Amino acid sequence: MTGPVLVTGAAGRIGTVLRGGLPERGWAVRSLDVVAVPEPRTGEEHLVADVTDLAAMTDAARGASAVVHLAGISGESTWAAISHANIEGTYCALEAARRAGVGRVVLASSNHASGYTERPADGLLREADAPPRPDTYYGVSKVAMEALGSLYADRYGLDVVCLRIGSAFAEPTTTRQLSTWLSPADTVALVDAALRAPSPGFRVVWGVSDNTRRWWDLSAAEALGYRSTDDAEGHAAALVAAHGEPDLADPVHRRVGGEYTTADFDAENFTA
Ligand code: 15L
Repeated sequence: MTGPVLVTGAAGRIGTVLRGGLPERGWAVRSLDVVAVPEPRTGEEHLVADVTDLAAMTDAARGASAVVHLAGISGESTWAAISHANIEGTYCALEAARRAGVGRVVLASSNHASGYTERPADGLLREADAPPRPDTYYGVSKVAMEALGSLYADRYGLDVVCLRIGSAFAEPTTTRQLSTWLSPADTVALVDAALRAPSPGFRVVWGVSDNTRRWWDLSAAEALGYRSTDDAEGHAAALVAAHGEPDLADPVHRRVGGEYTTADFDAENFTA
């Protein structure tokens, strides 16, 4: 590996986890965000730029060994905001990598790209059985992210790994997250695997911890080299005591996207 990994959205929740964890796995980090990253770490490079500024992004990508693209809006919002930050931003991240000669891009996709997909009657849900089925404008932006990644892999030969992240939080706080949690340590492990896998080409993989209650298949992520070391089940007793045992007939537990598939996320709640 030569050159730092350019991490966009570095001041955000996942960016902060990666800024701590990637250097421990031997990666130099070049952090980019629209705001200055708090508490800069020794040896880390810092850039303040907007991910939708293609010229600035291309400059930022020069000399990097890979781009990890996290920047954007991390939940539902208006179409104007989502399409600009998330779709234009992903285009700029990929195009900047291409222009700067960076061969690998890891994209922070989301389970919401296939949010309306239902829990299988038995067994685990493979990515191949979860085609684009967005649950929100946010989910549409993640479908577009995966489509742009596919284009740049096929047309320009970039290695592009799309991580369909579940719930990347410090700890699970809902009963749905007993299935969908991606722990901080596993977030680092998954991105590290996506950066190291030899010539992955284009991949789409679920990003969850090895949760006892998970129903998303991890074999595609494990084929990249990912090994989870966490399980949300240690939080189950407290969460079930507070919220009750999950009703698997409830859309929140029956569909990949959980609460994003409910009426709370209808468009009229997200008008400009
Ligand atoms: C996501 O993609 C969001 O970024 C995060 O805030 C959570 O809502 C997560 O999905 C989830 O599904 O729990």
